Amino acid sequence: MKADLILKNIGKLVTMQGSSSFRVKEEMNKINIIENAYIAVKNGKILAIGVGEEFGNLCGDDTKIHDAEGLLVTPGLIDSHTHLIHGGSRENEFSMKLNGVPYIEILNNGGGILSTVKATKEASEEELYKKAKKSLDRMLEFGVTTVEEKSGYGLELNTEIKQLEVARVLDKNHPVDLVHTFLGAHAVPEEYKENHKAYIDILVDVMMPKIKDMGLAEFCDVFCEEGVFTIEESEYILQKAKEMGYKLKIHADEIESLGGAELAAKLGCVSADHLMAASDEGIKMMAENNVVANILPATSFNLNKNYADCRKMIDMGAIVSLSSDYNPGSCPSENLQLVMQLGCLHLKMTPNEVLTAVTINAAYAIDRADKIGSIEVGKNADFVVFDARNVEYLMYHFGINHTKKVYKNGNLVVDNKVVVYDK
Ligand code: IZC
Ligand code: ZN
Repeated sequence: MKADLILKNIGKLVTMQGSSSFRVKEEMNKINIIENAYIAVKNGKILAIGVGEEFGNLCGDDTKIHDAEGLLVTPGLIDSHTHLIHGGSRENEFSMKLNGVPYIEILNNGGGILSTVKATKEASEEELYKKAKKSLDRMLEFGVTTVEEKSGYGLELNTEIKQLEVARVLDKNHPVDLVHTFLGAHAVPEEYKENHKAYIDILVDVMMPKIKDMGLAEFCDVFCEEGVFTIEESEYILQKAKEMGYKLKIHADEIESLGGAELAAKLGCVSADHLMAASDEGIKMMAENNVVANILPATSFNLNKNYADCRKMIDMGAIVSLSSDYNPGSCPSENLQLVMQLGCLHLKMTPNEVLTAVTINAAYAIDRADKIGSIEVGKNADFVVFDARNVEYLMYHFGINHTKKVYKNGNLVVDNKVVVYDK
């Protein structure tokens, strides 16, 4: 069989090939590097991987040959936790934050998430689309080829559908693949402040079945936090979601240790995210039940808060992934490379562990480890050429964009740091 594309002269090819669909403990350091490598692509999938110029038998008249110029190539990066689609921005709350007003206090005074709910309701589909597309282009320019995106800025059926519809169309038109999550349990609308149960009934009886019927979301998520949804409420919502056939995620133990990690393990969530205040028992239960610990260090950085104890999580055998949490409140940045650098600098992870956390383990966090997250024959041809010679350099030289080229399903979509796909 002849290849459509060969990327040759790869100085170091990080394949992330390995024994299982996720990596724990010392496996997180084994990223499998091939020096002086090539990748061959056919129909958007990896056809072959090899060394040097031994690809002659894969070359036909139409095979394109690209030169990686001796640089570093990794699997496409995966951002498995974002709030991509929303209206407006919240710089008006920035000085409050700098003056030490807590995130939850801003929310409980009608700002925070609730102010983005208002802006999202007011925005047209076209406005939401344009804004999200700009962010998604930026993510792609940083080397991100798959993104999980959550609703949760409607808190009523029509606006939740509007957000997820925009996401569906964006997924169709944009090279980055989106994975969709329903987060109707993101906050309690003001009018239900004194009657959570009434909102939860609408969520479970009306919104969740409708979204499921429409095929708009694969995952269901809850913001389980002091002052938002309690453990009991979260359990009820997620249990119902599970019965409806959703896969589960949970925003757990971010600020207070409520037992979100334990709940994630009990319900079989695919991931529990944040976990800055998670208990040791909760982490142990997550590790035993293969629940991904999805850590979001750029949020800790931006809120000037503590970081999750990632070293301990890895030592306890948890499946650790890293994501941006891109959202207009606690993390207004699309830069997953900065997240990776924070992983080394603040979470005390090694560069190899960090790369594992944004590739194969992040793929597992969105239930896609069979298709993406490593460069292996048969998987999607998503990979990044970095303007770097080794993985350490990506983490050491912080705050810039190291991407040179990005390939999505075998197509060149970023060249010299800018998107070049057909719009
Ligand atoms: O808009 O503040 N943490 N939800 C939970 C968010 C952050 C998004 C936001
Ligand atoms: Zn979030």
